[in-house]
Amino acid sequence: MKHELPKLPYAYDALEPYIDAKTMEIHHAKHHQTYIDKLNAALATHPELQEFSAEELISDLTSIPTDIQTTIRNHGGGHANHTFFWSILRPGQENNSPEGPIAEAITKSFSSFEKFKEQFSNTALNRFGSGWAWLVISNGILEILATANQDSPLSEGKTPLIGIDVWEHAYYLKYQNKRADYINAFFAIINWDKVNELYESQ
Ligand code: MN3
Repeated sequence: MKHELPKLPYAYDALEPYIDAKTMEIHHAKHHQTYIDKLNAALATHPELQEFSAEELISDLTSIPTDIQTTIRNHGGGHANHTFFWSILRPGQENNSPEGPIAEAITKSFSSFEKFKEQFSNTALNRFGSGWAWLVISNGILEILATANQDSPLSEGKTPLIGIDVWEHAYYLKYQNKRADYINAFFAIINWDKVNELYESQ
């Protein structure tokens, strides 16, 4: 099985003005595609691993043969992280905020949605260099963390509920060095219905 670029559930311009169409197109059609191409190239030398999803591969990195372990970590991670990222976004809404079970869980864990937003934003802002900030769940506990490069919380046994790509390729065309503005814009386009679904399937 070859890994393939997933179709976006919305048009490239659907997240305007928060994320511009050009950034979305390059990010999806070029960056994400490149992770997939390099993942497929690595797996061509290990056909026994071709039946596994990217998520399965990075969930158990120590079982991956050492000659392709770093490639799977970087490019399997890149594929899984971007597939996840597209899935938790939607066209912008005014006063976009969580409802239902995830809202209750966030309030319980971080005292309020505003406090959560502040802590998550600071984590994303302070991720030095390239990487991601996440809201994850493990053993029923919510946690905010950051990873470097394309490392995934799945590799630590933690399940992502929200993730923001803070590589410059995710925002530089529109926001240049203003990562904080991009992070703030991200909050307008989080698909909380999807996040609720992920939370409730735990
Ligand atoms: Mn990216």
